[in-house]
Amino acid sequence: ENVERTLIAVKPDGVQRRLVGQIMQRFEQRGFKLVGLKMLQVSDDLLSQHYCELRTKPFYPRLLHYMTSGPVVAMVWEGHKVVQTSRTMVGHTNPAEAQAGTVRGDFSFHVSRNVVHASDSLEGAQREIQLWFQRKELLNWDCCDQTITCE
Ligand code: DAT
Ligand code: MG
Repeated sequence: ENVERTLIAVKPDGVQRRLVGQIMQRFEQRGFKLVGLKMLQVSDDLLSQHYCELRTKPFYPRLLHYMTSGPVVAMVWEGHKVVQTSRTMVGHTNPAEAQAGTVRGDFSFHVSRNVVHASDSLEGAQREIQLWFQRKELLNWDCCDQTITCE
């Protein structure tokens, strides 16, 4: 019950600063399950759909420029309450207000370069995963621990 999926994306600054491994490690060590992963140059079209709620904001043009300034690493993580838990792990939108121990609180200091994206609700996660990933790019797998057979 409550097994959810969420979209996490390491933004161009995170990729350029070689933070992908450290960010993925946090989700793995928390125990979440990676079910989708790809590196991509995001298109304006994808971004305008992804950030459709922000299109009237003054910072929107700069946000699009930042998000298309280099490749992004997109991932889908699965687990119990992963949407809310990953928001907590990622920290406040504005890194200046993000707590130490969060990704943004540990790796960034300004809202214009906040390293990572995380879906903010179950509905948002479902919408974003559909937008970023094809169905066949999401893989179901079982843990080897559960499939060991003793002869
Ligand atoms: P979040 O990424 O925490 O879900 P959001 O959805 O409100 O935050 O905004 C999306 C991104 O837009 C955010 O990660 C960074 C940018 N952004 C938000 N508010 C901003 C602001 N006041 N100035 C500059 N960029 C901002
Ligand atoms: Mg958001």
